[in-house]
Amino acid sequence: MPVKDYIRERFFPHIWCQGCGHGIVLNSLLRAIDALGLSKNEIVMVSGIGCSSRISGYVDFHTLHTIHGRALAFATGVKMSRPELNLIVPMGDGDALAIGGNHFIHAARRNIDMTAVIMNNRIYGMTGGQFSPLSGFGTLATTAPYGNIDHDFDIVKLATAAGASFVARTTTYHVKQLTDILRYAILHEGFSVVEILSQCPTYFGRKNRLGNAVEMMEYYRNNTTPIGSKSKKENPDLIERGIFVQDERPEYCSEYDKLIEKAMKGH
Ligand SMILES: Cc1ncc(C[n+]2csc(CCOP(=O)(O)OP(=O)(O)O)c2C)c(N)n1
Ligand code: SF4
Repeated sequence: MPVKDYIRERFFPHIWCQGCGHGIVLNSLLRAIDALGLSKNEIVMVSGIGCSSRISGYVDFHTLHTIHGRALAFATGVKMSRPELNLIVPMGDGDALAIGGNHFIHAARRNIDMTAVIMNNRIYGMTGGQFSPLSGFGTLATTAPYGNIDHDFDIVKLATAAGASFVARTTTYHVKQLTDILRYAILHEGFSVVEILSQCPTYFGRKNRLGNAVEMMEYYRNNTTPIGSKSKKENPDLIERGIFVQDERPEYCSEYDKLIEKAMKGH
C-alpha cells in the first residue's frame, strides 16, 4: 500500500521544521507496518506530547494523543483491555525518559507487549530546546547556556537492565536498518524498545554548532557502527547500532490471562 494511504492528509502540512529527523522515522514506521501487512484497524498508536509524539496525529490508525510522559501508562491500559491489538508508542527522549522515566522502566520490567519508539534528539524540541536527560555533559541548551553539567545515560543499557525483551538502536541516516528493526520490534512479543538517533537541527544542532540536518545525519553515519564491529574495537567512542536484545520471555497480558483462568478454577 502506498505510504500516503496510512496518513491523515487533512492534518498536513506537518508541524516539523525543515530537516527534522522525526519525519524519516514516520516514513520508516509506515513502511515497516506495510511490510508486515497489518491492517489499520489492528494498530493502536498512543503518544504523549512533543514534536516526536505528534506522529500519532498524522497516522490513520486508532490513535490516542495523551499527556506528556504518560503514553506508556495509557498504552498499558489499552493493551490490557484489547491484547489482540498492536500497540506502538512514539516518544521523545524527554517524554520517555525524563517525566516518563518511571513508566518506562516498569513497562520494560513487566514485559508488556508493545513497541516503544524513542526518537532521541537529545533535547526538548517542542518547548524550545531545554536540555533533557539525554543531552549529555558539556552540551549547550536554552537552559544550559554555559554548558550542561548533567550526565546522560545509555537508553539501550537502561532498557536492557529494566527487562525489555527486545532492545535496538539505529539512526535516521540508516533508513533501511531503521525499517527492518521496526518490523522486528512490532513482531516481537514483549516490550520492545527502539532508540533512534533523530536530528533536531533547530535546537540541538544550532546550539551545539553541529551544522544543518544533512551534516547532523553525516555525523550519525561517521560515528556509529554495527554491534561488535572491528571499528568499535579500534574506536570505542563509536555508537553501536543493531539489535542488542531479542529474548523470549513471559509476556504480561498472556500471564494475566493465565491468572484469570487459575482464579476461575479456584471457585
Ligand atoms: C505534564 C507536562 N509537563 C511539561 C509539558 C511541556 N512539554 C511539552 S513537550 C515537552 C518536551 C518535549 O521533548 P521530547 O519529549 O524530547 O520530544 P521532542 O519535542 O524533542 O521530539 C515538554 C517539557 C507538558 N506538555 N506537560
Ligand atoms: S524543534 Fe526540533 S524536534 Fe521539533 S520539529 Fe523542529 S527540528 Fe524537529
